[in-house]
Parts: sequence; structure tokens; C-alpha cells
Amino acid sequence: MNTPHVTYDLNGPIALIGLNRPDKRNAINDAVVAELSALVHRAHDEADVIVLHGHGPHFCAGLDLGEALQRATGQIKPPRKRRRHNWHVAFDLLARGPIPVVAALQGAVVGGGLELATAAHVRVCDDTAFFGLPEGQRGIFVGGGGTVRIQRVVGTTVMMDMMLTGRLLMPAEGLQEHIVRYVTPAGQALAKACELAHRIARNTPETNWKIINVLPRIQDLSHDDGLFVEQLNSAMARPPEVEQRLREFVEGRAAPLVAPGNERSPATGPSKGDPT
Ligand code: 1HE
Repeated sequence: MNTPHVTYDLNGPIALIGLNRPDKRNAINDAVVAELSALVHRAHDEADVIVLHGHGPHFCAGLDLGEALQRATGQIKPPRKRRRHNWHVAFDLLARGPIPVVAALQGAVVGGGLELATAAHVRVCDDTAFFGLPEGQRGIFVGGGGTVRIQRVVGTTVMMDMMLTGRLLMPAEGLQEHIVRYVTPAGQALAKACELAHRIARNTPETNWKIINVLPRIQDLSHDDGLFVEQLNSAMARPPEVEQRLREFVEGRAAPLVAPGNERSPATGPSKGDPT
């Protein structure tokens, strides 16, 4: 099911969600935010992992500056009542939803595009990618969760430099600053993201949910409170797959751990609808 600006494809346990305004470098306007939210809700119902990508040579050029200008000049009226920012709602839906998100990045990953990318849990880019926060040059400020998410990923020093000087980071620096964890040759980021997503889909949904929902919350807690929440989590009722998976290992039937350089070998357990 596609919407006018965002594509959606279900491939076994993986939902591919693609920004599809390549003529505008996948800039994000209100329609994109609404369509993205609807498709993420759909993926939550029917998939185990989301792969987020952008059609064309650029992942995303950030905020739609044409629409922003219309808003600044009053051609688009502000809503009568204040409500939670639609970008925050949509990006939190990805970042704190029930299933992991892998982002495949190429070309421009700038401004709101970088804010969107950092709502994903694992990020892959190809060697055409560049990362930037040109808000300073546009006279605006980050508004899609970047003060929270990007700052936590790259740290205050790097984010301030990017915003104040307009410095662009290339893939090697993206790796160094933890914006991405994998860099591929040009055109291969999506394939790598799908490969990782299929691997993630072999974990139990319960563990995946905990990884993406418990870790970031514990990061926001004190040492003591973090350990307390970790203990509460360990005490939560375990789904039946746990016993099956423990038994597979104890009886010597579990797949081996994934060795570096041999990342295509299967991780533990079969996955529903996995093509491999
Ligand atoms: C756009 C946008 C956009 C391109 N909003 N229309 N974002 C930025 O400051 C980045 C602005 N964009 C660029 O710097 C460049 O477009 C790119 C480096 C991303 C790509 O360059 P290029 O040469 O491939 O494309 P182009 O010729 O610059 O743009 C092609 C078309 O896309 C053109 O429209 P056309 O009708 O003249 O063909 C551009 O106007 C259009 N386009 N980017 C609207 N962003 C919640 S706060 C978040 C704050 C931010 O995100 S600030 C960062 C904004």
C-alpha cells in the first residue's frame, strides 16, 4: 500500500517504508508526516522490523522549506489550539514503537532528515551519504526531536559544531560519531539494511521490544534507578519462546553466534516468512 509521498512494501517480517518525493529530495512536509505515521502504524500491526529508506539519490533534505515559508508568511495558518508537534509524534512512533527500525541512508541526510534517521535504531549509509544540520543557515532551529536524539547520539560538542558552522560529516565521520554503524558502497545501503532487518527479525519480538524501549529509558535514569528497572525487566514473565530457545542451545541445536566477517550466517532460530 503506497500513499502519495511514502511507499510501503511488506516483505515477510519486514515492512519497507520509503520517503517518495525525490523531486524535492524527500523534504518533509505535513503530508509526509501524516502518511509516514499511518504507514508506521500499519507496520506495527503486521511486521516485526521496519526498514526506513528514501527513494532517489538523497535520503532526505529535511524540513520542506517551501511549506515553512508559507507558514512563516501566514499562507498556512497555525492550528487554533496548541498540540504536540506532529514530527515528535511521528518520530517517537518509530523510535519508541513496538518493533525495531533500520534506516538505509544515502546522499543528503540533513536537518529534519537527520532527525528522522536518528529515530531509527540501527543506521546504515552508503558512501554517497553526508550528514548536516543547516538550520543555522536557514535561520531556524531543530524541531523534530534533534535536541534530544541527535544530541544523545553525537554529543553536544559535535552537534554544536554542526549547527554553528554548518559542517557536513562524511560517512567515515558518521561512523566515528555513531550516526551510522555500517557503511556500504554506493547503492547498497538498502540491501544491507534489509539483511540486518532479517537478522533482527530472528530475535524474539519480546527481546526486540525491550532492547528498543528499555535501553533508552534507562539511559535517562540514574545509576540506581537504572539497575532497579533492569531487575524489574528481568523479573517480567517470559514468553514461551524463551524456554524453546534455551533448550535449543543446551541441546546443541542453536545456530552459532555471528562471527565478524561472516555476518550473513543465520543467527538463532527460524523467522516467519524469512526468505533465506
Ligand atoms: C527542497 C528542499 C527542502 C530540496 N525543502 N524543497 N534543509 C536544507 O537546508 C537542505 C536544502 N536542500 C539542499 O541543500 C539541496 O537540495 C540538497 C543538497 C539536499 C540536494 O541538492 P541537489 O542539487 O540534488 O537538488 P536541488 O537542485 O537543490 O533541489 C532539487 C529540488 O528539490 C528543488 O526544487 P525545484 O522545484 O526547483 O526542482 C529544491 O527546491 C527542492 N528541495 N531541498 C523544499 N528542504 C522540524 S525542523 C527541521 C529543520 C530542517 O530540516 S532545516 C534543513 C532544511
